[in-house]
Amino acid sequence: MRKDVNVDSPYNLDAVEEKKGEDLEGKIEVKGGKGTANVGYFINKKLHVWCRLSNGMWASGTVQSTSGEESIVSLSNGNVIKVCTSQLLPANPGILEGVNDLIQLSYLNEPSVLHNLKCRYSHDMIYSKAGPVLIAVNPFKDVQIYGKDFVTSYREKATDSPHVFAMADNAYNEMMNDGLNQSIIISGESGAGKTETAKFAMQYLASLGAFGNAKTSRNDNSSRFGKLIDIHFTASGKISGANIQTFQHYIRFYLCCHVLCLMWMLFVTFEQSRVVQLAAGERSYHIFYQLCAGASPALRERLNLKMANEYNYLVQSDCLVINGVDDGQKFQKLKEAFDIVQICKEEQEQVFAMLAAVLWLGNISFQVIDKENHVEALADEALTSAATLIGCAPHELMQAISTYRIQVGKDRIAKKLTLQQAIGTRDALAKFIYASLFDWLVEQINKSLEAGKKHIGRSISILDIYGFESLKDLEGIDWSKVVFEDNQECLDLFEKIELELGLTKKPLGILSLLDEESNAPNSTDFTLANKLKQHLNSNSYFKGDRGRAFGVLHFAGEVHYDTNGFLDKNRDPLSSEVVQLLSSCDSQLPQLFAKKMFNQPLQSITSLDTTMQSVALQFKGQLFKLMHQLESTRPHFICCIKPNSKQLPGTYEEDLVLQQLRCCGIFEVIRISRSGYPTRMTNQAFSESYLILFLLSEPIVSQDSLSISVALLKQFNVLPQMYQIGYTKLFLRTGQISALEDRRKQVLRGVIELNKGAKIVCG
Ligand code: AD9
Ligand code: MG
Repeated sequence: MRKDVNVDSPYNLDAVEEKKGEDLEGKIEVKGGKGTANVGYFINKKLHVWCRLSNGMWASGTVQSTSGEESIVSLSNGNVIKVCTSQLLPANPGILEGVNDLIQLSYLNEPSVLHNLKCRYSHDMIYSKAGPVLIAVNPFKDVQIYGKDFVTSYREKATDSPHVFAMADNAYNEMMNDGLNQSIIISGESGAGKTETAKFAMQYLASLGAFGNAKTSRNDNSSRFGKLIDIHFTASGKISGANIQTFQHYIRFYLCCHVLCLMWMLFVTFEQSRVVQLAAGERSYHIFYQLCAGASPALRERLNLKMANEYNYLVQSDCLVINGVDDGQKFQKLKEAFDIVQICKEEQEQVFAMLAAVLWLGNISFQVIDKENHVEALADEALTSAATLIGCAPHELMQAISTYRIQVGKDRIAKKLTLQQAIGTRDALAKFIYASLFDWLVEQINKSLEAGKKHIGRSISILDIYGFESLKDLEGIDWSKVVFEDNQECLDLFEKIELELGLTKKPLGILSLLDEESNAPNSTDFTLANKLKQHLNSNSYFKGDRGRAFGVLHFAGEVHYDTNGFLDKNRDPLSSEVVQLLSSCDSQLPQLFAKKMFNQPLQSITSLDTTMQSVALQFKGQLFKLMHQLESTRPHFICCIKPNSKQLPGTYEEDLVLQQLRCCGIFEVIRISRSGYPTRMTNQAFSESYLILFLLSEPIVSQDSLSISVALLKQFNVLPQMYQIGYTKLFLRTGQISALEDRRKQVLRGVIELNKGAKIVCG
């Protein structure tokens, strides 16, 4: 009797037939075994095996003989070797060489998977499937599989070979058919090809929608930040816009012709440091040069604006103009773009004032005022102009960039800054103004666009996760594990918020401890390391036994962090003095920027009431937001693999690939896909859908859906290992429904033919 059956778990059901044990590794047993391949069988049939050599590599061969625990294997290269039988794994038959989807392999051991990918890779077939996951092996060369002809083939479903286009197409179709938001989550280590893959996905989606020739992405070789790109679609499936968010800074905008021109071209890539620091031959944001070149005499007067070569921030790289580009003319275009996105003249003036303020800040210099090398800003034209443009008194600005306050007990005490610290504070203010201005602009543009046309909320998000190598920065929490397994304990290590009796207790994780230590007087990298050890040693993912360093067991292996410079980086960029100053300014924009900084929602869960949001805290907010955002979408996964560390084409290092496959959880994914019953439907729904299959055969007498379902499955020879049936629900393996669907279509065609025949008879 089936009494306590949990219908939601296929494994708890009384199986219709004894569950066939699938031995995915296909271990070769010395004495033969039940259901698994044994050596005798492999010898008799001269079947291929994988044999691990002393150098750790796998070689294929056939078993000649076996005695005791040892086997003699004849390798494909002609050598004959003696190996421990336990080191042998069955190889797949030749017919399965290079299959599209790894779940088709009969034996799913590591050498078989590695071999299959290698075989495909050597034929430039860089994409493979592992059940629902797409694997992309970086070719490190141009492969001719992204042209218009390929787009068309995937669009028309003329091919089913794995491809990022196929995945994008699938996401698009699911969005259109089911009305659900989709996401494409791309993971892999640094240089594995995530950004390239994201670009191809966008290229494909762009080919379906509106913005035909607009550039959808920039070419950045190494992504400093993870990116989430949302592409929005109208009800008819045309692209209506896109958002881009980076985890470092929230950048959100819709792409349309003018906005593209405004954001993409003028602000180029968004890296704050570019405002204050330039490499040789590199320009800062074009907007600065355009303002200097194109502002009208009246505007110049109001902003006390000079030419670009008079500003320190712009002259440092010795690259003020671009050949063939007229900055003055571009400035007029920018103003037109502002008009189009309904940024009014007064607001435009404020934007320009902020930009001029940034430039003047860069010209502020400092003089040493005591023996300890403390400094004070010079009261010159730069200070006065910057202060006026921001909307404060020069002495207030001077104070804000020459001192900082630390917490001593309950008091906050002002301390003078050294030259280096003062320059850092001044630059941080400039970067903050620029970044806030950018965010504000994006917000205005989004508002104006959203007012014009409401998008229906359907979207495909493409998440380009940054590489594991960037784990060296603290911010680099890896995401892949979040996706594939439960790593709550590891995440807790970064941020654990304990709730007790409904009250939020102080968070206890690396990020919060870092924040706490950043605000403590006399803290050093050593005191930080000690604090981390003191609080986190009980977490099994934390390894804190190495002086100033500590280790975190990420899924990719243990990553070592040196706390050297952690505090400084975290304190960066802004002191609360500076934000206080902005909040008390006369001008509207600085006030707004400061207010936003104070009003970050995350502050409510920390004790930092008036302290600035640190880098760590910002990141934490972005992390939660991102997770929340992706939760509501149907995910599609792409796992990018770097086949060699030298970035060479045609080179496939097995160990490196294997390590990445393990990290991405590919083996688990294949196992789950093969062993699971991904299709689930109620017996009622199943019997209603397929009752028609009986039309052309014997009629069925039973009325209850369970019996109808069982009869249907038997009648149409669905193999017992392909399904599990419970009282109310039916669980089917991959592919079964499409086979039944084919049968249904056949039957329907038959019915139509019959009907035609009937009509002819009647007529
Ligand atoms: V990082 O974590 O942002 O440092 P990614 O994004 O994983 O990294 P990226 O996409 O930048 O790597 O790829 C690295 C290089 O591999 C590219 O510059 C290309 O030269 C090369 N690549 C990657 N994918 C392809 C491809 N499908 N076809 C050709 C490719 N070349
Ligand atoms: Mg990248």
